[in-house]
Amino acid sequence: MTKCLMYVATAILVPGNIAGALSIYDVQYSDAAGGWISQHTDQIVDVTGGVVIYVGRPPGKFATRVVIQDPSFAEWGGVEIKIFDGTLGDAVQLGDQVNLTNVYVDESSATRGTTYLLFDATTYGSAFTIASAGHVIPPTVISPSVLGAGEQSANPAQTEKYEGMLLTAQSVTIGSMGLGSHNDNYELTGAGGTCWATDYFNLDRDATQLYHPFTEPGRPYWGVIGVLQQYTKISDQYDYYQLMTRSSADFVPEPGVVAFLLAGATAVLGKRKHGVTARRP
Ligand SMILES: [Ca+2]
Repeated sequence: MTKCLMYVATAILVPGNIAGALSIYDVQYSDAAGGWISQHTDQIVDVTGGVVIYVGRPPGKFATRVVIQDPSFAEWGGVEIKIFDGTLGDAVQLGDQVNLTNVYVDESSATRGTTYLLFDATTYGSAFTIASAGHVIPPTVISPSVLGAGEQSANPAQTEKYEGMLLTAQSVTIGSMGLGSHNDNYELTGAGGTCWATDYFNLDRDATQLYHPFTEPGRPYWGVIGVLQQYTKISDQYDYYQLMTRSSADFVPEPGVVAFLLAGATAVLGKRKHGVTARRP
């Protein structure tokens, strides 16, 4: 009863937030002493303040995924949600700020080194509310070297704080492909070094293909945007971080390429306009 009253009182003071709820930072923050895993592992918690930065069913995958990020935090600010039961994935859009109740913090071996919130209305009583909409989360610009590249490249001391967050690797060129545990990783190399990326989350990827068609060796980009995920499977000697592109829009072309494409579009539109004019009586 006391707890119930406290919830009501605080809800009035802070509209849109859940009293007693954790922030994403609270869920994600860790250090070497904490084993680089959530300090709320195996707890059922409420989480407030996250804005949707990914929603959809990765091509070829069974479950819908949602990723949320809290713009209040520059680090430890993002987390992935696996939806086993419930309508969260159907109800939310990019930019919605959602509050979650009764989600399970999972660090089991099934998560492969990534902290997940498990949303299951039946098993945990998970539920959500959409507090507001239209938020824009700008990706954090990061040097590829901070994320690392290679089968055993994970360095949690410099990278773990970015897990689940939206990042941009800027001025990068696509290098080797066919890497990692599923042969779907590729290198992004820039002045600051090399990181590994993947298109397996990319909603514009053909489910029969390992890569989005924009991923070609030697192709330069002004930036490649993605959500950071860890992949750890010690038995196979894999432990690395990967930048997961979300859609075609996460491949940002160099300005020169944009100018070239715009010039082409202008030429085409000019011809169309001319054609219409010519047909007028
Ligand atoms: Ca991790």
